Formats: sequence, structure tokens, C-alpha cells
Amino acid sequence: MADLLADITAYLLTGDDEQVSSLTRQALAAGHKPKDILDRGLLAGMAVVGERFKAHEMYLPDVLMAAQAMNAGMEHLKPLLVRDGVPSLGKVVLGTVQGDLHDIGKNLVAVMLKGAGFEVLDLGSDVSPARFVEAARQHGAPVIGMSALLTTTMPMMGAVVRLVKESGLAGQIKTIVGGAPVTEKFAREIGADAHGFDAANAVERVRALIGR
Ligand code: B1M
Repeated sequence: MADLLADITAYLLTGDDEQVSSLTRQALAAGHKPKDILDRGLLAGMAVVGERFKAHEMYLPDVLMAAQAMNAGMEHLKPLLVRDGVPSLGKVVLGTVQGDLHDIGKNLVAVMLKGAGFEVLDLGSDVSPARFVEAARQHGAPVIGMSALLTTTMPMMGAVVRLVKESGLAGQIKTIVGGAPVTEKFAREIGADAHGFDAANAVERVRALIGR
């Protein structure tokens, strides 16, 4: 059984989306839990991708193919991680900040929030501060969730927090930030209301923010 998950990791590293898709289906059929396939198959692969990219052993096209393979596997897991028909715990506006195209972590946060019963308004990636705040205002969402993977785009999170305050919405809209380079300390420095270190923790923090 464990080999299937190792195979998912191995094929993700070669960017083979068809194999990753097929192996994910096989792993589900063999009785693996969706969360295990995610953590020990797909995310284990993405962690290696990150290390190899840093060490210049993998280049952007390979990373992009690995990301596509990750998404191919996620297509099978998403419906199982997301519970349907659960009454909404509240709305969360979510996106990757302006200038940043990394959306895998943000998509995972969306899946986990939906799974916990939140209504997620996913604005995608490269989202400007104005779009975040306008969407939250328009939909009456009490939480804005931001993801950033680049040290150069992290300051955009501060820009969103400032805009929430300047718009007089600080009492109504809470902010939560996350992403590999984002720390609790950084979140405090920019005045965000919370930091999530992974997708499951993001759910806990959002629950705490709105008291659910
Ligand atoms: Co890019 N990239 N990338 N990349 N990429 C990193 C981030 C990098 C660390 C790689 C490296 O050098 N080691 C590096 C950033 C360095 C830095 O800023 N200091 C980097 C770089 C430099 C770049 C480019 C600039 C490269 C170039 O063009 N020369 C470029 C930038 C493009 C842009 O955004 N403008 C670029 C491009 C890309 C691809 C497009 C090829 C691809 C993204 C594909 C996609 O997302 N659709 C890509 C990828 C895949 C990566 C790595 C390898 C993997 C990221 C990932 O998906 N991880 C990454 C290396 C790494 O992170 N180790 C790297 C898996 C994901 C599940 O984790 O997103 O951290 P993560 O999410 C976690 C938690 O952080 C948390 O929960 C998630 C699940 O546990 N979390 C939250 C995330 N958001 C949250 C929000 C929350 C709470 C928790 O609350 C709202």
C-alpha cells in the first residue's frame, strides 16, 4: 500500500500528470485516506521539488510540470476533502497577493476551509489590495485570507491590512496570512489578525477569528 504513495511522489517529480492522476485513483481504491495521499504522496513530492529547485537541480519548466501533476492528483481528492451541503460557517475571501502566481498552497487552504464548512470566495492569484477589500466588503465576508510565496510579494499583505484599516473596516474584517516565507512575527509586524502555518492550521485560526 505504501508503495502507491511513494509512486505518486516519484511521478510527481517527473511531472507525469497522467500517472499521478491514475495512481491517486488507485490509492483511493486501495483504501488510503485522502489526507494521507495528500500529505505522504503529493505534498511529499512538492517538498522535494522545492529542495531541488533551490539546489538548481530542477528548473522552472520542471517545477511547473510538477505543479500540474499535483493539481491532477488534487482533482480526485478535492471532492473528498470538501464536505457538501454543510451549512456555511461564514465567508472567507481568499487569494494570493499581487505579483505572486503561486497558488498551490492557497488552493489547499481553500479546500480545507470548504471542508470545514466555510464559504470560500477564491479570487485566484495576483490579487491587488483593492480587489481583496472590495470583495470582502461586497460579499460581507468577515475574513480576508492571503497567501504569499515570495519574499518580494509579502509586503503586499501589509498593504491589504492597511487598506482594511484606512477603509474603516478593521472592526468588521479580520485578516489572516500564510505561505512558506510568512511567519507569525511577520504577521504581527504588519498588523494581521492571524497567521496560519499550514492549511489545517489556517482553518483553526479562521474559526478562532470569527468565534466558530
Ligand atoms: Co516558485 N519560488 N517561483 N514557482 N516555487 C518558490 C516559492 C521558491 C522558495 C523556490 C526556491 O528558490 N527555493 C522561490 C522564492 C524565493 C524567495 O522569495 N525568497 C521561488 C521563485 C524565486 C519563483 C520565481 C521568481 C522564479 C523565476 O521566475 N525566476 C517565479 C515567480 C512567479 C510569480 O509568482 N510571480 C516562480 C514560479 C513558480 C512556478 C510558476 C513555476 C510554480 C508555481 C505554480 C503554482 O503555484 N501554480 C513554482 C513553485 C511550485 C515553487 C515551489 C517549488 C513550491 C511551492 C508550492 O507549491 N509548495 C517553491 C519552493 C518552496 O516553497 N519550497 C517556490 C507546496 C504548497 C502546498 O506549499 O504554498 O507553502 P505552500 O502552502 C502551504 C503553507 O505555506 C500554508 O498552507 C499550505 C499547505 O500546508 N499556506 C497558508 C499557504 N498559503 C496560506 C494562507 C493561509 C494560511 C496558510 O492563510 C490565508
